Amino acid sequence: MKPVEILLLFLCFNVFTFGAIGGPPTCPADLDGECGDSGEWKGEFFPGIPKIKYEGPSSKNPLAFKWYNAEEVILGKKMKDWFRFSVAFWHTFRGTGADPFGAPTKYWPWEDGTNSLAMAKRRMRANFEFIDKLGVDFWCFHDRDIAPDGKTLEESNANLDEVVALAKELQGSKIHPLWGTAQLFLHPRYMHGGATSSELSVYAYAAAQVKKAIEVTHYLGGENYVFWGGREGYQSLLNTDMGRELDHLARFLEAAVAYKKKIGFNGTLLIEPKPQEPTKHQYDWDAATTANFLRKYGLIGEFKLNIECNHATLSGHSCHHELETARLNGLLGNIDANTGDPQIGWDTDQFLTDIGEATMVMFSVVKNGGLAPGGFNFDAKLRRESTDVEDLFIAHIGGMDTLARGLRNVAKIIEDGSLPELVRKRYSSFDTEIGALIEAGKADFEFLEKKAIEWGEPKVPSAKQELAEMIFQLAL
Ligand SMILES: [Mn+2]
Repeated sequence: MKPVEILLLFLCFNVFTFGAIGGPPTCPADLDGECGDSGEWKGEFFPGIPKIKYEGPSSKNPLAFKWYNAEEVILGKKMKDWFRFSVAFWHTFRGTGADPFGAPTKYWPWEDGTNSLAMAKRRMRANFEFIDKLGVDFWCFHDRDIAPDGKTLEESNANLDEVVALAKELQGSKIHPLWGTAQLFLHPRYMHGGATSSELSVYAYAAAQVKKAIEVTHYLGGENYVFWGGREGYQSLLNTDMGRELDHLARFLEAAVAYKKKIGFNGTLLIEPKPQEPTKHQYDWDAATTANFLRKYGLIGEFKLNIECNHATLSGHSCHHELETARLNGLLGNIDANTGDPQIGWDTDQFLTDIGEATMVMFSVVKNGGLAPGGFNFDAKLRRESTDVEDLFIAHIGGMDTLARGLRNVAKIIEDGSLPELVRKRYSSFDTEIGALIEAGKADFEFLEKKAIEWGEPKVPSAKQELAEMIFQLAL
């Protein structure tokens, strides 16, 4: 049995149990629930939740922004344009709370326990009410989150077309995808990977699925398209031809570039690094590894990176390090805004709540001049134990406010000027005639040896790290 079917069985069982004991309202085919005669959901999906407004830092209202004020200009740009916040359909609307040890915990009122096309459409309506009430302009999706898999590729594509047509109608003119992507990791056919599968017919199937996902992303006005190599990696090098798999991955990405151009999709192609999970070693390990891969295969100008903070920490880096590595290589394209837990060793996909981390993240974004056409996608989910519908709003509001505080802190640090000055002073010995020669590549070893003898033992100044940390803390 497919894992997805096991999950659905769990879900059906639990919906039935809840129905029998008068638990959360559901809308199954055999009960009235809140379904109208047409089978469509009646009224609002989030009754009692207003449009979320900015109330300022003194507000105690959990359903209001305290720091994120969309229209306010900070460092020359509106906050909404710095962030370009996006709701991740998979976590917010397909996250069930199931984990490797336990069954789903979330029973959203509009779910009927099926993976039907009718349910997919109802869920899409809930998505756009959520986006409207939260006040963001973007959403992100995998093809198979928004529409059910069919028995054949043609049937899957037809299902996707039907849901995408509804999404296009519900988007209106203001909302569109920050990015779309293809889910090449859940189905058992992808157990050895998609582009790096040892089986040629799987490579072809993955190509067909990505082709379709690029088409629908383009149709919906998406601004980017993401490749996360969910199962592109290996479990053992004993049975793996790593060189051949990497060559195949490059050919796959080349074909994606060619197809994007052929259909006139101008969105940025993004690769999302992650070091491990579910495979022991994922090929897109971190920003530096991915940049090297793109350079080796001549793809560096065609892709940017989608940096996910929790993936950064899994690879042994800080999110700030990954963002700076991407930025310095001209590859910073998008951020999957989440965080991990220092005491848990796996990808927990939590909403970012650490103001210090958010400030470091925003340092890179400000230095990059923003992320557009990328933005901040909340690739983040509620904890398994958070089960109220309003928790979906509270989590996003918390994440948006945390990043807004980060941006405000960066503005304070830039205005104060003492941290940039500390860094400038630290390298000031290079702001000299000889420093300029070195940086221009005009100082050879014989010349430098002469200078070293002339100057004698160098006087090495303090790095002033604690002072830098003190200045940083004062801005938080
Ligand atoms: Mn992600």
